[in-house]
Amino acid sequence: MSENVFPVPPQIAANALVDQAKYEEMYARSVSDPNGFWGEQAGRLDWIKPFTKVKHTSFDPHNVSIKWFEDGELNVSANCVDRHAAATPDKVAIIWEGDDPGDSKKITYAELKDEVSRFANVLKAHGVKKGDRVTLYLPMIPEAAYAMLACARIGAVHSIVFGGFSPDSLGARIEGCASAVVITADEGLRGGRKVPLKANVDAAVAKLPVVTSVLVVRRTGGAVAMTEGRDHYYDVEAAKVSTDCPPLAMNAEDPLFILFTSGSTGQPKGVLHTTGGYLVYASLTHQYVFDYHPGEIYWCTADVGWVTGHSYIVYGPLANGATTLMFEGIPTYPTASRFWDVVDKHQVNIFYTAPTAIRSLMGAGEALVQKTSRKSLRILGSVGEPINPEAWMWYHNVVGEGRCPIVDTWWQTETGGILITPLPGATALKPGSATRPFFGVQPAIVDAEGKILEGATEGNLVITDAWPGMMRTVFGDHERFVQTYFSAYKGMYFTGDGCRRDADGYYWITGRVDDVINVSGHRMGTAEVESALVAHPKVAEAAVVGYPHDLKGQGIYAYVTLMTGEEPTEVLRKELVAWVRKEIGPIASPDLIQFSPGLPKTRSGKIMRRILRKIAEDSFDSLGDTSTLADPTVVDDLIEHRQNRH
Ligand code: 6R9
Repeated sequence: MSENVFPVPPQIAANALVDQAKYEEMYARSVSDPNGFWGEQAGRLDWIKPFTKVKHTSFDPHNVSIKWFEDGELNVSANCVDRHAAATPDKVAIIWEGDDPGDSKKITYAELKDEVSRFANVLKAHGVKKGDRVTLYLPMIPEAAYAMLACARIGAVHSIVFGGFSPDSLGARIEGCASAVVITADEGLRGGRKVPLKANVDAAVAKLPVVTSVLVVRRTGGAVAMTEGRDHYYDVEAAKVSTDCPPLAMNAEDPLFILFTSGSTGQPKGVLHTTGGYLVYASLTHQYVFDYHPGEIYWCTADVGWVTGHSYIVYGPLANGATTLMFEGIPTYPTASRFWDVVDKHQVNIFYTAPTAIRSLMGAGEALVQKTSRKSLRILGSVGEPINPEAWMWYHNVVGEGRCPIVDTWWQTETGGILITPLPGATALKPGSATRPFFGVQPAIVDAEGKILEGATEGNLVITDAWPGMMRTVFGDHERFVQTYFSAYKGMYFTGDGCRRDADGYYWITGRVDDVINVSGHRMGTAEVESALVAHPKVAEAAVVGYPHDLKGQGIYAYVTLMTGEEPTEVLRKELVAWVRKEIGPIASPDLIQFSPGLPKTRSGKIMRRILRKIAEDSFDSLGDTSTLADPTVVDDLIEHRQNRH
């Protein structure tokens, strides 16, 4: 790991919101007086009914309960839209850049208010009421933001499913939160290729009587099947309603959205976020982490199907009255200069992306960056997985020409917003380190027994007290929430990440310590891939682990035991890859499949994944304790097969 230190550049320090002294002072207050600190920060929002209580939280595993601003009332869409539409109606809220470089448009705050209100009225006309869940399965088009904010406006709870998920995955998520209404598009468009979104919805909802309305936004105009009585084109419905829809007063703890995310079991969890604390946190972090100044153009390249898109394309920036860029395409279409072309075209000042994108563009060569100007860029950001120092240096030197601080932001779907991060004007950077905690965040490193370790150390990352943006529960399963996050280490939120802290108090995330892998910044449960594999008629057993992958960060390594009599052929290997893509979606495609006559198991029959991980990493000499193996020869076989692949 690199120990190079990059001080705050003078031109950034000169007009940053926070310098080092102010960070220390604000941080100290945020943890010593959370009620005072967050009570003041909540003033950044418009409250319909002011709160009288601020923090009311408990991490006690017998009574986990998280409430912030619990007697206050507000509306998220009023805060993200109406107040800016009133103050700065002509200011651009969203710059939309289509997949085709010739396709872009700008939506002002006044226009956003009309679009969101109209969308909300369409939802109402389809029976959506406060507390109802609505599933969104949309491409990166402005209607995705309109639909999110429309739900928030009328108190409905959105659940967005990434457009790369298969019909089965989509169906499970619709069912998991019982959405009667699904919003989709005819087709998506990515890298010049069409994505059959409506056809996927049809396949997903065929067996789901819970779904009574499917609203279809016309994106490509491609012909799609429309089921009479259930399916409606959005534009036809929109023409029937007005643009007048008053925002509903919501309690601060009313649900805002559910987002399904992968964990250590085969079933994704519905992470539930609520209204007041989430928006205060998304807004504050967006402003301070990116040192956002009014008038700046901000671009986060995530998809709204992931939490980064929720907090840092839509809610955080719009709560701050910012101009947020929404990109429909991919980094390599029509060429690998696309990101930088878009930066120049829209004069982007703040650019936030994932290490996997940086690594792939790095591979395409510097010339494709250097032919663009990028003079508008001021701050760069990274999220989703650890950024390796080589990619950090390239991002810093080639993309940012050495002048832009990189904020390496560590957080999770569960945390709602960024928890560990540099602040551009306050924090000297070390490539590969997410550096220091944000205001109100109290990280600690524990050993396997839960003992808090002090000073420079390494172990498991926990957070010892609540922050306003954190998840409140697993939708419909509070016990699972308690079990997953608060039972490993009593009284602490367990992140699932390993972490090192250096002598300067900087945090270095080392990756997941549970059965979650991070493939190109996408979170995946190994159990989900395993259950897809064993659903194949020729597969008897499967074990999936991550392994180091140059571009993706981690690749998916599957050990597969076939049914007796089945032959391990190349054809079958391809068939299994295609099968997983169909079952879960392309993001879950196994990179390597090793046919294994046996898997290493304990005498009680538990698969020893630790050993499988080591074999996948080619670390044959450090398998650790193998004395509990029921049949040690299985491991020798696996190693021999692994070595033969090279
Ligand atoms: C926001 C998001 C969460 C997991 C998290 C960790 C990894 C995210 C990171 C990072 C190192 C960073 N992760 N940001 N690891 N450095 N800056 O990505 O949410 O999809 O829920 O993933 O991603 O392992 O636990 P999510």
